[in-house]
Amino acid sequence: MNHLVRFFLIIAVSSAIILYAISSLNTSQGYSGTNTLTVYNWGDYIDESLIKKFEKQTGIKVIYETFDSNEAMMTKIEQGGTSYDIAVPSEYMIDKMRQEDLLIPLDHSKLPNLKNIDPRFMDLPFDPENKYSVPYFWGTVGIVYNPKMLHGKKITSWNDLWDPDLKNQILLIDGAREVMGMGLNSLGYSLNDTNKKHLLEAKNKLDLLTPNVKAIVGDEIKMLMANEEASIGLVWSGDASEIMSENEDLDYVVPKEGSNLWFDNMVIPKTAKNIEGAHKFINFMLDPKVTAKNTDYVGYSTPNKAALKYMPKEVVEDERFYPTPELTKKLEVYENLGKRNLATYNELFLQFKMHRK
Ligand code: N2P
Repeated sequence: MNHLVRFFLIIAVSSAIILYAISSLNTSQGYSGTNTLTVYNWGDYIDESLIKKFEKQTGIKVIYETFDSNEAMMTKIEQGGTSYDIAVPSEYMIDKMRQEDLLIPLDHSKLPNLKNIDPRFMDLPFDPENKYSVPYFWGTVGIVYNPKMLHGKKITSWNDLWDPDLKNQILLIDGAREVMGMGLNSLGYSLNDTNKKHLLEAKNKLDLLTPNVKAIVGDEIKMLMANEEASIGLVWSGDASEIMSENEDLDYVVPKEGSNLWFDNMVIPKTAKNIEGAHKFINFMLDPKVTAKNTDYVGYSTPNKAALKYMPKEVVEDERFYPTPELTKKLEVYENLGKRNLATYNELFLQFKMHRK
């Protein structure tokens, strides 16, 4: 073969290889087509064996990514770089997303399993008639604590955490609304307060908590609390239930000044490329047995009424994690406070974190 022909042959073959490599890279980075589905969920928030089951049942390949706050999720979706087909925001963010036209209306005829959801969790103010979202998990924010490490001291209130005896004893989840909410509730303010003076007061009060705060952490809070690295944690209820299944000495309380009741729902963002597959995924997750398995693994509270009969009685009857409607009525759901106010919450939370350094 003459040199020139060989040269062109080498160029042709290597370009083909490079092109193939680029195209397979693209699919693994989340470019959904009809046979892939890109799911964006909170960390530690699904039994991954169920993803495998869904893939086997439908032939759809799932690309799974996680986030650790509503704010981080929102930024990624607004940027639009990845075509997420499913996301799992909390109520105030769902309200924000639907107002900013970032969600696709659901086709309820493709979600027959929606009938399994307890009506108590349907048609809530952040998404009337569930036009855009379907309940996934729900819960409260509260304090998980270790009575043994606290020498029997009882924790019932947010203000208990400011006790000087608790130096370096508290872990906080890394959530702006949760931590600011604790500051606000401890002062008797609503966790939807938008009065700048109150917000600043809450931030200043949080600064006073600093000596007691050992760390502000993500999902590792579960491991740290179970291993008794700290005696108190500000957590979501489901994390508390996970921690308590690892270490039976711990307990969970929703403080008496009040706290947050939250709902995480599945949505189809405007970025979706596989809307059909997204409906299949939502409907699959709403199957009672699938939900029971997922709930057992994740440890959070399910809104799926039909799934409860497949779950251990002691779990569904535990009012710390399945509080009655009378109890939840006393709690506040985060509202979408608008761009400027949400930015103020984030900014003050950031300042509190910097203050610690
Ligand atoms: C799961 C976090 C759940 C967040 N790791 C509660 N909204």
